[in-house]
Amino acid sequence: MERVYVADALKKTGETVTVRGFVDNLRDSKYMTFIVLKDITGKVQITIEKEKHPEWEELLAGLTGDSVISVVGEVNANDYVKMGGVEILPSEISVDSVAEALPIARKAIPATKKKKEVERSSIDQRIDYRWIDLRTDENQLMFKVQTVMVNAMRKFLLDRNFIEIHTPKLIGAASESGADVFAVEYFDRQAYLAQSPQFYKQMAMAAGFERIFETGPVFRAEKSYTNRHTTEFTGFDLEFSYINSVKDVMKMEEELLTDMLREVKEAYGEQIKELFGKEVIVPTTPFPVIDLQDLYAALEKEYGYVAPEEEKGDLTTEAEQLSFRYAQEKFGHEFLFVTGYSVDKRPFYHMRDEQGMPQGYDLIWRGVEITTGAQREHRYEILKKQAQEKGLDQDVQFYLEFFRYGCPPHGGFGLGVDRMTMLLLDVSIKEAMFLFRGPNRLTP
Ligand code: AMO
Repeated sequence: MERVYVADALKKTGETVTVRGFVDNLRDSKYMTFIVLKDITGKVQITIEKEKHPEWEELLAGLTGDSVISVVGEVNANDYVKMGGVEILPSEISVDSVAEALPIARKAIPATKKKKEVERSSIDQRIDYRWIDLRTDENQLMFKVQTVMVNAMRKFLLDRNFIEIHTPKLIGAASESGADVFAVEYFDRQAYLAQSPQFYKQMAMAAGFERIFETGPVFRAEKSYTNRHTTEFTGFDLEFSYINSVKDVMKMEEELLTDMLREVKEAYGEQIKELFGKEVIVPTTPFPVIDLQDLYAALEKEYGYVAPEEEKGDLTTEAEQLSFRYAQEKFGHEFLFVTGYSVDKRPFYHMRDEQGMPQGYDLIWRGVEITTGAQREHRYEILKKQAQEKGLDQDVQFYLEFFRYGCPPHGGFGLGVDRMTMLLLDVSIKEAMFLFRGPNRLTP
């Protein structure tokens, strides 16, 4: 008989179904055995009257939590069953895979009369056995949410004539800054892992694609041990032509994020509240915008925060965190666009105005940067000069060529998908990634 998902089986009272999944819980009493079977759609109780099935004695005695089983049985309505008032009364049970005793505790287990309390394993221990950790309801929800997130953004952009591209991750020159790049052996020379698709997004503009996006891996050789940095993450990048200013880029981003959060709330708002205790807030547009120096002045006035003078060209980590409080109190908003970063803190490819101010921004959500965006410099001579000033012109020669044979004005931004997931659900980046990569972590 064809296997059905648990969520569908629960609706088939009176019918005989086949369900397959993990043993989520196992409870044995004198006359009864209760198995909770979990698949990716839900959980169902399998109720076994031992007297009726002496032939399963051995099978049940050897069954362990997290084993994988297949069950054929009748779906029965029973008000005493906590899980949806439905159980399955099995006529066949088979064990597909027996689980050994688990090497991690995914949750703290309270003390009983016979056993001491078991502490929850640390996130690092859990990552060692991530596939087991990922079986929890919370973790599976996290990746369902991320799927909706990326899918909503993809749909939004496809509806607006964006083309999806896939750019190389093995590249000949560092795109963001030479310092944070992983070098790899490439036959008899050196290559680098892409720090962003930046150069190729812009090549697509020079190719006349007008509007593109890409979602893919991004590598950063940063020795950071924070709750929001990783050496490999998933970027969601886009670029589009014929903009009039960076404001067009910011508008595109706020509309994209608002649409995405609306979809996430619709699909999983309730479950997120239940399992993560977080409200999904669909923002209003336009998002508030503040100049970096005005933000520093406001943080000093409101909260007495004074940043070191030499760091005021960029947003300090403390200011980034405090900006959430400020955005909420001043604008009643979770997002804050910050503009007016100093030239020496921004990449050479950002366009500058007559005063030399980079035409870019960072977007801060819940006190963490999720995006950098900008209008790009598309005029070859100026771009070349800006690259020279940063001592990069030799390395980026191939990139500068993109602007010699006609290129529309354009801009774009890059979003960190893992950071968004982490902020949405209020967990650390290690918890939010399928498999975290950091300075000390290359396995599993
Ligand atoms: P930026 O370097 O700001 O911009 O990166 C874009 C976004 O990627 C995420 N991010 C990270 N996430 C986790 N760990 C990290 N180490 C990490 N570093 C960055 C953040 C960040 O905002 N080319 C530009 C984008 C553009 O201008 O289009 C760029 O890469 O969410």
